[in-house]
Amino acid sequence: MLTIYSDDHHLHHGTAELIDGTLKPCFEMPRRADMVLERVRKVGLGDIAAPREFGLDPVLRVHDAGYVAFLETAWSRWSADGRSHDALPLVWPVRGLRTDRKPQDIDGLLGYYSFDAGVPITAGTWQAIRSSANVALTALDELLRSQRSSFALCRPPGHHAAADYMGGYCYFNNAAIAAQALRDQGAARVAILDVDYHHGNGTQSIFYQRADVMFLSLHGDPLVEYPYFLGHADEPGAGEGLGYNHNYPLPHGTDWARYQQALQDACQRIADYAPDAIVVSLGVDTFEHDPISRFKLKNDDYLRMGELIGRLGKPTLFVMEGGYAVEDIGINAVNVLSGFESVA
Ligand code: OKP
Ligand code: ZN
Repeated sequence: MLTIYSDDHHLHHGTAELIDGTLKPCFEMPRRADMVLERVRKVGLGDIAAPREFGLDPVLRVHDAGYVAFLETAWSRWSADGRSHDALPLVWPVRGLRTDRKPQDIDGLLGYYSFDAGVPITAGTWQAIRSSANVALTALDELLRSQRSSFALCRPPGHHAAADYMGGYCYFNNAAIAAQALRDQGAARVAILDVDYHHGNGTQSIFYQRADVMFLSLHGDPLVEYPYFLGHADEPGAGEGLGYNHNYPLPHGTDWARYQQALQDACQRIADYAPDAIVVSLGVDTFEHDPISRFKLKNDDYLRMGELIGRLGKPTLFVMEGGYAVEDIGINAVNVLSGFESVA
């Protein structure tokens, strides 16, 4: 399987995140992608290639132009005040507060365009998120050029980012950008399967009213897990999209026996939908030793996960999302890819 990777992700390195009431070093760190790349090399998964530049057009097919302009200028506006540390949002427009007037000041804009504080913006963030989207688009291009599958080693991740807001370490929604590009290049139906531990709220929201992109997500129950405010079972899609959104909220402690039941159900729904291609939001924070998650999957379970996805027999684009047990992230992510290839 071909891997697309860019070193540009190193340009995005947040310092700290607020977790459990204290500032801790960011869990979403450059070493995550380095470890996955190292594992790809070690097992000889296949060639590794650099991304090509696709420009902003495919990004703007998914994201709001004002949001993209905000991301492009956020660091210069923040640092113009003399601040050299990470930009972070601190105030949000919840119930009853107004969003019909956009703030003019960068501190207000950071809250206007985010839903949490897990999104540090640094001097290199813009270039890193552009490259991460280019990684997904290049991997998609290679998939269409006759590959059965390809691996977009994206960092930063993307599935929490909606059309016009960032959050949960995510800025551009790489999987959504790739799915939209698939549609724009002729695929009639695309399924996005999100196996990250956290609900892919951004991806769901982008395609919620559409029947041409089905979204399925297995994740920690939002009653007791981040992102808390989306991802319940009773979110079936709306309008034309009714029946094309499927959430599988699972309890803390979920192990492979329980997980695979939900995954098989999701795979059956994908088979019935008969998509032209599948985009997998590949987070491996379902791992038993993940520092911020509560599922119990083991290293070898990821091989089985890849086999189940591979048996669908569809062109499949894997897009890297979360996974914070850094010593095991490469093993687990590449196990999914190896399991997929074992049945391909
Ligand atoms: C990004 B991705 C845990 C706090 C969670 C944000 C998590 C973002 C996960 N107690 N903070 O889905 O892996
Ligand atoms: Zn996650």
